[in-house]
Amino acid sequence: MTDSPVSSGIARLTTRDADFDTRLSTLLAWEGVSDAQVQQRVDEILQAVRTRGDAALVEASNRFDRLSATGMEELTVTAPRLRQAFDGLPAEQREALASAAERIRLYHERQRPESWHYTEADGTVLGQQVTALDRAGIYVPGGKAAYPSSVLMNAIPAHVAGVREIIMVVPTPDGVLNELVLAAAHLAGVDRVFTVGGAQAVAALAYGTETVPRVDKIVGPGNIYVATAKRAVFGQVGIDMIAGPSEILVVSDGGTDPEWLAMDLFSQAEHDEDAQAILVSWDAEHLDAVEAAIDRLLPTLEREGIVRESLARRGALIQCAGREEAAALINRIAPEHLELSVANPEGWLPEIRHAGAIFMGRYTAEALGDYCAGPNHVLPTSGTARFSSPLGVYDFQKRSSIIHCSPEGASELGKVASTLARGESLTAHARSAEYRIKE
Ligand code: HSO
Ligand code: ZN
Repeated sequence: MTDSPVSSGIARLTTRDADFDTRLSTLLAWEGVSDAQVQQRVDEILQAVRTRGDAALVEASNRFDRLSATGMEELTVTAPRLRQAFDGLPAEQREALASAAERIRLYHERQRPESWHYTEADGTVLGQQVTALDRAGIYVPGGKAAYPSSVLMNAIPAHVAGVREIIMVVPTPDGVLNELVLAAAHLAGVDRVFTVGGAQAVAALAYGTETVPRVDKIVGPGNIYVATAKRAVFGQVGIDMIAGPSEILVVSDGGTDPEWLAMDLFSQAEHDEDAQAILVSWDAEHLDAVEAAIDRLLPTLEREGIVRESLARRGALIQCAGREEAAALINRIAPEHLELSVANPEGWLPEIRHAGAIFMGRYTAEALGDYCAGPNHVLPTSGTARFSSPLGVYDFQKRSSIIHCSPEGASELGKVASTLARGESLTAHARSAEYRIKE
């Protein structure tokens, strides 16, 4: 007799349930708010690094990462050391990393926006010039969430955008360096690495210290202290989005192997206990089969504990009435990752309005996109796909408007400007414009 597997405890819902809306809202709710205590500790660290620079940065790193550094030289990784990390990897890892980096680079090269201009009949030229940031700072988490793939995903778009200098910070708890992370930094075109993390690293990047140069924008995920620090320095520098836990929404028409679908859900659930994995289908028997596959496969996972917790806390198998309702659910959830495990995914695209990345068809596992398909894996979470986009080249660039008036253009525009300026009682504006009006 074989033991029947322990049931996963994943929620089973149908859109017909009287309380479906409330239950879905509860599942989706996620607030990454930091409490007053975190806020205060972060403020203290920011203030210390701002006023005392390297000394405070070294002190905080020693304290939080259990180091005994005496100066920033010990917390600096040079370019030759990055190359050495890359060269020292086993060939298989080196080649996989290089192949992923190349595909990510090719994809992002397509995103490079063009500067443009046009000329009006009187010779006035109007346009837009795109320029890269001078310096970008990339935060890479340490410990269990140190992902070399995220180094590629953050640094390559910056490099393709033409950022002049890319600075990376990564904490090294107990002094342990992650060779894959350093190798990825080498491949992605990172110029300098400092082995500092937490709010102190964010402070160093935002304000600059004797050793760490001040950057123009800080990107990359981090824990609650990092997120709180990024929010606090925003304005002083630019920041990317504040990422929530990873999410996947899979829509299946019943034609995909239930074990494939179970593993796709696990692949996000294993990120952390708060990650969210949801499957939607109108085929009840298929949902039963996926649930059975989940129960069967769970005990085979290395990260079984995390996956079980994530599925129990925030996972769901949802039965809906049909395709139309499934599309409505997608747009309501606005998932970070959407897998369309259906026969004709192209046919769905026109209806999908909110999703960070869309994985089309039964063969496109989200995991392929996480590592090497080419598009970025830094995506809007927690429903923010309603108003934001994947990290890309455009996040490391800005635009300047170009205006070049011909004498005739200045004369014509001068009349309009003068009238509007007098309406605002701004007479210096009016007179400045009027000087250029031809009699
Ligand atoms: N799925 C994560 C990215 C990642 N997956 C890194 C594996 N490594 C972003 O949502
Ligand atoms: Zn992932």
